[in-house]
Amino acid sequence: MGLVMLGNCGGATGQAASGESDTADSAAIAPTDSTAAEDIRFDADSAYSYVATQVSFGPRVPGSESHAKTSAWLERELRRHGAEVTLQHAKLKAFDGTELPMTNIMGSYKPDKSDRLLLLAHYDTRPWADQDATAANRKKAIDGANDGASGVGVLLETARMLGAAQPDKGIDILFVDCEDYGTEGDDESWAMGARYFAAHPIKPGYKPSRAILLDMVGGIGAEFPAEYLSRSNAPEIDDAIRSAAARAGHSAKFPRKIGGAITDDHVELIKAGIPAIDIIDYRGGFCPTWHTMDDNMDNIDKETLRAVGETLFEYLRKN
Ligand code: AHN
Ligand code: ZN
Repeated sequence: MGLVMLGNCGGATGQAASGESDTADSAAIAPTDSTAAEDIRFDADSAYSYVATQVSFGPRVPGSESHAKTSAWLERELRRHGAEVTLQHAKLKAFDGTELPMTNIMGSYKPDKSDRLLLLAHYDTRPWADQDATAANRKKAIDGANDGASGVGVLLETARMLGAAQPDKGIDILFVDCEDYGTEGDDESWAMGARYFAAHPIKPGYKPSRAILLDMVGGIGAEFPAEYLSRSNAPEIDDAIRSAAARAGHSAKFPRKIGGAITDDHVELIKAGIPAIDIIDYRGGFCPTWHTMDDNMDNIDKETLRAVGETLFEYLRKN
């Protein structure tokens, strides 16, 4: 199933790994509107500004006004980019007894197609900078520029491209809630929105055939080795992503090696029988700003957003 989008990843360095170079643009066809096909490409400036806008709302802690403003904005943005939007609301009980009002937000492209590819990122942010070096900061809420906003930023930019190109395939973009209200040592306390999503079809009969999660995809010096559980449950998606990264000139950030096993939203999908991978920055541990007050715009690298966005774009073109 070829993708409608054209353009070999604007800004790509063109250094495809040997054996993975790719000259084909034959599958590309003109977009449905008057936009020139070559203009449809991942725009890292646009992705960056989508990250900055989220941060400008304030920490997106479930139940907060900033969170509510963000969900309303995400819904509007998906609609603006031509998606059919479905919302899922629930009240979830966190590990500490707090009731979290959950809103999962899904934008669908070509909703009538039965085969669905799900792209997702969490948009809530952690209420506590509990990994901060300074004890006085550990009860403060983080900006979550990387942990949360980066994945959403890349996917909003992807939504913009999908809206312009209208590829002939079923793609859903999910902004999932209540990922980061967890506590160490309790796996069930994380990824609560994704667990709810996996257990309660957001529309009748909804079950994607595969899923790709983006988490912490904007950090300085990021690396995206294969996440262990992704690799063992969905090696074909992981392989296709690494091939796409090589074609787009980003194999250095997507090395063919296996990183740690990470509790994250994708695990809930895997448990529900959906092959899923997690594209997550892992360097023998999470990035240095993880769950600290330094997870802010100063530590977002547009080139990291570009590498992930162009890789995803190249994957969508061929898969
Ligand atoms: C745990 O810390 C158990 N999992 C990390 C998942 C996560 C948190 N992703 C972003 N923030
Ligand atoms: Zn987190």
